[in-house]
Amino acid sequence: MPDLWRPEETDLPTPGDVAFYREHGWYVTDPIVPLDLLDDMVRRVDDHQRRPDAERLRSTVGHEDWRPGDPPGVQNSEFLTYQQPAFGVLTLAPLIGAIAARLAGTGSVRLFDDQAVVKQPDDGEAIIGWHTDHAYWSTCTSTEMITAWIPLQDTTADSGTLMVVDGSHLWDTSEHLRLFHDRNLARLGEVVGRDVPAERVVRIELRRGQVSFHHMRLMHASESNRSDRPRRVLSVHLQPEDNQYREVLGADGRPVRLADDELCRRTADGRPDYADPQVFPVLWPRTGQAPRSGVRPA
Ligand SMILES: O=C(O)CCC(=O)C(=O)O
Repeated sequence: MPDLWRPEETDLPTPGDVAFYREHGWYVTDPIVPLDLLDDMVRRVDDHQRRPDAERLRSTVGHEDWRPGDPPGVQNSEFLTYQQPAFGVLTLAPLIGAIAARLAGTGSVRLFDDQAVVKQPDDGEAIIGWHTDHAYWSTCTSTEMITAWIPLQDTTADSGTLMVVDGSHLWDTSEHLRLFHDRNLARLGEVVGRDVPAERVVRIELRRGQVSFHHMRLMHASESNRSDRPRRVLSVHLQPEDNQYREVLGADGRPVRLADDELCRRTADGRPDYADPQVFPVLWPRTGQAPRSGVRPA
């Protein structure tokens, strides 16, 4: 098992792996996360989702932050490491960053946002609709953002694992697919305006410790959890070194604003600074010691 905090060249994707990612838009590692760390993350996610209101981040833009008593459905907790730096022992691990950097073809990778996504067993409402991450990140100049998807247990088709449209990151429709909250997964062909053969839809089944990576333009969704155990995932969204804020107008004619924009400092010309290390810590290359029980964004 590689050391998450001291990656070696041999732990990184080969040129063949990078070519696979370029063609398909996703990539799966061997087991790289120690099982005891995953167990620790399970406890932390459950505690985080049940923390008192007084400890919750407030943003006027709005972000998802599931709390007990919410209606059935996906339990989504955004800005995880920003609020609970102890998650950084996994979410900010240099090996995760180094793999992402290799796949995205960039020298350096930093956090953009991260979230815990939990689906309770037999909750038929816990479905994530077809979307691309790009559709939610229109203020980013980069077209090579990448997500590390880290399940805390085995994930199978039955437990509602990540489902992707293979190669769809190369389709020109992917930029506008914003149906994260649409539970009708059968609408895919209709919304993208083309036939999507069933064999293009891949359910990425992972063993504990494995991590999958997906391209910001890859269409993805996930079904409900029909297994008998919760499905918990940490989804870590990463930006390449050259990513910056750009102003984009929404359908209402006003500038699109993300919660990220509200949290971070400003550049000299007044734009949200997507390199603010307090909000967007660098995963790779990283200098310094491995944390013992957690890290603060440096
Ligand atoms: O956990 C899931 O099923 C999907 C999460 C997601 O949309 C993402 O990681 O980009």
